[in-house]
Amino acid sequence: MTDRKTATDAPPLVGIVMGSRSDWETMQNAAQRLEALGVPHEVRVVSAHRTPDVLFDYAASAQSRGLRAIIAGAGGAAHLPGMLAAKTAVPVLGVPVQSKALNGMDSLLSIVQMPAGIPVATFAIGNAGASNAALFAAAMLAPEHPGIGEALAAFRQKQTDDVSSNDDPRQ
Ligand code: RP5
Repeated sequence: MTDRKTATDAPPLVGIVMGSRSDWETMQNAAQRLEALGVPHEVRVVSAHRTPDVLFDYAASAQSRGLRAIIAGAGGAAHLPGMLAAKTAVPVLGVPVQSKALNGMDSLLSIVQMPAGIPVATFAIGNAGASNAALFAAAMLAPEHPGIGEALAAFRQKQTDDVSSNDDPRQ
């Protein structure tokens, strides 16, 4: 598989996958966050339903290709994160994409309700979940990648400073 859309020229440490191109509007929040933190990553559309063989290949090669986390977003009957987790030991961070029919509740329950034995770390529905999955992946990588840890600490400090310096909601 070729590497695409990495934050740097380094091999990707995080894979961002999604069930459809239509999920990109949500999942770009994860990519933007990883990019800002300098986390090498790749982005792919991998559908559990439409390209199941690609899903299996992606999961089978994830660890040997150096991925340390997979952020998987899907909507509706969102089997992608769970199926990836079933086929790789690389930690899977699931992002429920907000569906039109049920506002993402279907996606959330499909991802979060894994039977005991195959965990998927599940995040909030939509943009917040995608962004937080990226921050979580960065936190996982930080102990072995000090530069990522420093970028994450700086992001959190700026977030704190932004609230503290603008704490009167009337202004
Ligand atoms: C899921 O079906 C995808 O993750 C997406 O959220 C949803 C709808 O896909 P499209 O019909 O827009 O391709 O597999």
